[in-house]
Amino acid sequence: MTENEWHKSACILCECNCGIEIALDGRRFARIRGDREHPESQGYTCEKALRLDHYQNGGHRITTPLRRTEDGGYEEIDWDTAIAEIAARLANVRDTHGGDKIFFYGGGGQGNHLGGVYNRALQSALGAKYFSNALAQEKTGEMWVDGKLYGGHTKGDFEHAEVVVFLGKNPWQSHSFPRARPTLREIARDPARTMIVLDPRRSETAAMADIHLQVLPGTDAWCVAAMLGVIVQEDLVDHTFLAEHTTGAEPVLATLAEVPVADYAQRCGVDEELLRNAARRIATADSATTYEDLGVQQSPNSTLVSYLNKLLWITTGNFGKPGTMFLHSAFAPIAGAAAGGSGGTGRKIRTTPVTGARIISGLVPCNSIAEEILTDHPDRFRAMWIDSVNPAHSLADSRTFRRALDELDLVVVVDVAFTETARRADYVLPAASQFEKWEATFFNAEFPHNAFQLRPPLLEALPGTLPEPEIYARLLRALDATDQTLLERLTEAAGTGRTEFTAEFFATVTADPALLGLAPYLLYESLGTVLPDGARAAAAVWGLAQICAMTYPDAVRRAGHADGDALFDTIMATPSGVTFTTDEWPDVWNYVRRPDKRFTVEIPELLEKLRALGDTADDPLPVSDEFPLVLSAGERRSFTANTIYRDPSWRRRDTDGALRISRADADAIGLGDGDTARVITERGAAQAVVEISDMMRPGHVSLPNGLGVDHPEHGTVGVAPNELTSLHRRDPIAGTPWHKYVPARVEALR
Ligand SMILES: Nc1nc2c(c(=O)[nH]1)N[C@H]1C(S)=C(S)[C@@H](COP(=O)(O)OP(=O)(O)OC[C@H]3O[C@@H](n4cnc5c(=O)[nH]c(N)nc54)[C@H](O)[C@@H]3O)O[C@H]1N2
Ligand SMILES: Nc1nc2c(c(=O)[nH]1)N[C@H]1C(S)=C(S)[C@@H](COP(=O)(O)OP(=O)(O)OC[C@H]3O[C@@H](n4cnc5c(=O)[nH]c(N)nc54)[C@H](O)[C@@H]3O)O[C@H]1N2
Ligand code: SF4
Ligand SMILES: [Mo]
Repeated sequence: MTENEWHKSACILCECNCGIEIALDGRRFARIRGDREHPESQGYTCEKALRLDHYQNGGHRITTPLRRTEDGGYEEIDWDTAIAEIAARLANVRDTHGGDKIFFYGGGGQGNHLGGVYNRALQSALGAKYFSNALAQEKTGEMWVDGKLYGGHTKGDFEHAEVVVFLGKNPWQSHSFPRARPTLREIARDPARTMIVLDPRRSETAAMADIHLQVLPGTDAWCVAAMLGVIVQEDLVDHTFLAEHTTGAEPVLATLAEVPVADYAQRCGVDEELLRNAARRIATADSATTYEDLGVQQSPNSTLVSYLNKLLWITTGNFGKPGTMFLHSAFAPIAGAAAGGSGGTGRKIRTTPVTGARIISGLVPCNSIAEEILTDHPDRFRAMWIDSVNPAHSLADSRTFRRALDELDLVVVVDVAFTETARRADYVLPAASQFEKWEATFFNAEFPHNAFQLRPPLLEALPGTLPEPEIYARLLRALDATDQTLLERLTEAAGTGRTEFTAEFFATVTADPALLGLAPYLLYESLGTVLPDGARAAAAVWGLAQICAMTYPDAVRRAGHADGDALFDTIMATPSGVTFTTDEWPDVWNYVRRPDKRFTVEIPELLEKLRALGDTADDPLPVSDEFPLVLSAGERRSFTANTIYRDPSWRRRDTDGALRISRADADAIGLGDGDTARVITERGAAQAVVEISDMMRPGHVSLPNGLGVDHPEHGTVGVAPNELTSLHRRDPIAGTPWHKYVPARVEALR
């Protein structure tokens, strides 16, 4: 690889995964720019991508497997020893307690999902049943509602919408749809288009909005219910859409007809006329889209709000045409089960073994994990496999989670860094970085053109590290996961040709469907060995391309790929990313997972909760004298990126991750800008630098996400938000935490 050459890759910091090009100086990232050929981002990046050298060369990398010693320290061991010991200990847990007692968490972050495919093969070999990732502390409530309504994931065509609504979402900083900032600017500039934002904070997005519904924290359910009340009571409903495309609309409309709009506007602290105007604007627009995110998904009534959000665009017929909402294809599932969740489709609802918490889309609720360990129940989890995540930092109530990790018989962490979680593991395995291996993400959620990118490495793996697919293959070999002659037969076929391999592979898994769970590993060991440029890990992508072409044959062909093989070859040859499905808007109905292709809009459990909003006693949580403020623990800012950057010097501003507070609250407490304050919650306390901010409404304070991680040179900077959060404050249906609704007190430090 020569200098001054641009290498195609992707940003790994949020689910947009913007295409980028990197120029190297040795192993350093000398320059980074957006890749104009990337099908979604088209050359766009935000400021965060330009600092990726702090990820690649940020001084946090580990380069040898580590084993915990008796005294709680760590010693370096070689890979062969690590693999042999870990395989033996996993097998021991399986043979003593059952494979289902080995709990898997993670398998990919914002940029790295390819290793997770191989992680699934290890789960299968061990007979593991329980799995989760960060989606189970944000999106599972929405997934449950999606499953009930239509089965599938929806997103909006923001680029073309006349009206856009953001509920607890600040896309100026958090993005989540392609080219977010240019799109927001265009909407704000165009007098014919309207941006509506629900946020207690005057966020960057709220400041650009035409209508800012500055709700009281945690009261979105009343706000959105009132908006729906207006739509129904002023008869702004799209009756034709409901009649043609839904079942069960009557009880929904009847419930909404009863909503006391004025009362609910008061409950959420929003001017009634403004709220009515917002509702009318949505209902009368030619096209409208909505986006809900953490501000509502990590707050009281989150699953109910997801339902109400969806009713906003369903009752107004904003689906399936340009500028509205859509369902879409998927290159691979990102949750536990196939996308679409376990609701409504007749599939059996599973629960967790100890506490009986609801498992949604195959994911154990994050707030239940510690409870499934800290018990003497015979079915408790005994071991935990953790890859590409930092749960000792990212799950609610870190203190309790650390205690849970200490109770397990075996904890293995796969990471590029010695994280807060790695510090409690029995073994830590050093992964190659996302620029040192073949990588991909499955955050592919666009319509009518959906794209997938397989990124080649631009650097050799740092000596001592391994890509995850190789780590999983070595473990599966040590576990004797499959018969050698079978692998030899497949490898021989792969050497002969793709047609021979395809025939042999499908014959093998058809003859023994139990092998399907091991498919990624089988592919890695056979097809992988004949792929060019060391692209062994791309073998699983071949399998995914086959499934994709079988699932969406017409859309894949319209995108120009004759079959799964052709799709795979194009993916391998196109490092900027490939459009894998192309649809026309009417095709969107193909993605409704119902035989009659209608939405099932009645969800009795949630309609009951909607009616119960009238009970004052059901207030989310009245603030108390002890904790008079609501803390939003984990705000996305210009210089936050989960815990992917550990080197604090990556931040150009807000180095300490300030506590944002209104002038009124700061004055009352006696705090000035730059002072140090103490933030106290029922679970913990922390010190933070104060930023008096016009963004905050009185009574509401916020801390950023991703801070408070340790770095070998710079130590720990900022507050780790989950030292302040509790496990029990969570949604009753999905178990998702109320990170944005933490009762708190702030004191001046003198
Ligand atoms: N810069 C940056 N971008 C990121 C990330 C990052 O770490 N940094 N992380 C990525 C990830 S993993 C995710 S999930 C997304 C999340 O993206 P967002 O959900 O947009 O991020 P947040 O800032 O956590 O929350 C959004 C807004 O919710 C508001 N909010 C707080 N309480 C309430 C409430 O009670 N009601 C309402 N309506 N709003 C409320 C906050 O004021 C905030 O403006 O961002 C992604 N993008
Ligand atoms: N209080 C509070 N808590 C929150 C949130 C909040 O708003 N408030 N937000 C929640 C949300 S939405 C999310 S998504 C989670 C995010 O939290 P997590 O799901 O824990 O994920 P990350 O912080 O992104 O951690 C990514 C890890 O992957 C490692 N890594 C990077 N590259 C590689 C690689 O190539 N291979 C391997 N094996 N590892 C790698 C990094 O070093 C890091 O340890 O946090 C959640 N927690
Ligand atoms: S952080 Fe997100 S929006 Fe910014 S460049 Fe990276 S992927 Fe794109
Ligand atoms: Mo997230």
